[in-house]
Amino acid sequence: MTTERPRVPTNLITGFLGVGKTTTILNLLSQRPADERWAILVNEFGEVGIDGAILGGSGSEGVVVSEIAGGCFCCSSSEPLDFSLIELLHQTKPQRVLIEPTGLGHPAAVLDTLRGPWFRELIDLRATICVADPADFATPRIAASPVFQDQLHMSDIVLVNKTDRAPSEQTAAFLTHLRELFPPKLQVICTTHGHCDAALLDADISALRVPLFPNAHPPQTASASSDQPAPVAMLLPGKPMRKESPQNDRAACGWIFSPFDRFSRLALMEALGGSLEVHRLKGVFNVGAEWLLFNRVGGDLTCESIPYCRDSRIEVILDQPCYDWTEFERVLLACLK
Ligand SMILES: Nc1nc2c(ncn2[C@@H]2O[C@H](COP(=O)(O)OP(=O)(O)O)[C@@H](O)[C@H]2O)c(=O)[nH]1
Ligand SMILES: [Mg+2]
Repeated sequence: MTTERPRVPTNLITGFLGVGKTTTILNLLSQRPADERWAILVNEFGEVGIDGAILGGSGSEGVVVSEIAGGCFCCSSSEPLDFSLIELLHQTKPQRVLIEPTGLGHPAAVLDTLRGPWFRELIDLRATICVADPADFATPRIAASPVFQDQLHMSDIVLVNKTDRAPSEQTAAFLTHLRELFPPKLQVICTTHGHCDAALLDADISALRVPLFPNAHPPQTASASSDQPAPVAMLLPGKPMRKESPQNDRAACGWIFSPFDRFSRLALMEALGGSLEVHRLKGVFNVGAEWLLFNRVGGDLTCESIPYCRDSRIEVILDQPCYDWTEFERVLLACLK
């Protein structure tokens, strides 16, 4: 007699850069039933993973975080997603899986993979939730981008997040747009800081959602992801590893520092909030007494304490195609104590 394993409920949490996907997942994790083990698969745009540190920092036994850095898994071949998810399912035997693709990830390829034959017996694909910021919809360049449009279009539920920041007319205009989408959304919820009821994960999904722009996200050409990174323990203090991950229209770069490097909090506040026009910046830093998470979306920089302690690391994405990162690296090094 064979004992069949139940298919694992799985949700995709999509959304553009910096909209609050990781914040939403943290909020969902706080509602996890105590007797369940949840696995999170997070895909980072750049070479240096930060979300794994944020999500896994609490070290909770019932939460397993697996991170794929180095480009979107939607535009490399879908093999890394297949491989990582199968490994995660086998090794951790979770009761639920949440997947956070990169903010620049096109959801069609990911959903195709998850709906494909490999996963039919393994996962039970449930509601796709798109976290969205009304301010992005109000930015014509972002609103017109195929990735942004298909993230909304292919989701079952939209969490309109950051409503504390958006003027009410901006939120209202976005809600009007969302109401006009076809097939209609199961739910559109206005929220802040990703607050939502975890019951959303199990919402009944039936509408067939196909992409508007199936070929929107061409394969990456040059990616450093094939390079084997140096072991972090070998990094010398003051000599970080730099990993650039150029994309078609956005320069991106990440740094990993020696675990022994310690930074000045004040210097970091100044350096990371500086004049460089950043689209998205995330970093975790050892400041001696504690570890700090820095988050910047556009001009807004926040800093909070985080229960993570491995190595300091940062990832920066710009809205311009090329950038010479030497000066930014010098600024980072000047923050060392
Ligand atoms: N003001 C405000 N900030 C938020 C809200 N949700 C998330 N954030 C902040 O936005 C930044 C990016 O959030 P994160 O969850 O990392 O976004 P992700 O890149 O989509 O995963 C972080 O500094 C969050 O604390 C919100 O509703 N309001
Ligand atoms: Mg994130």
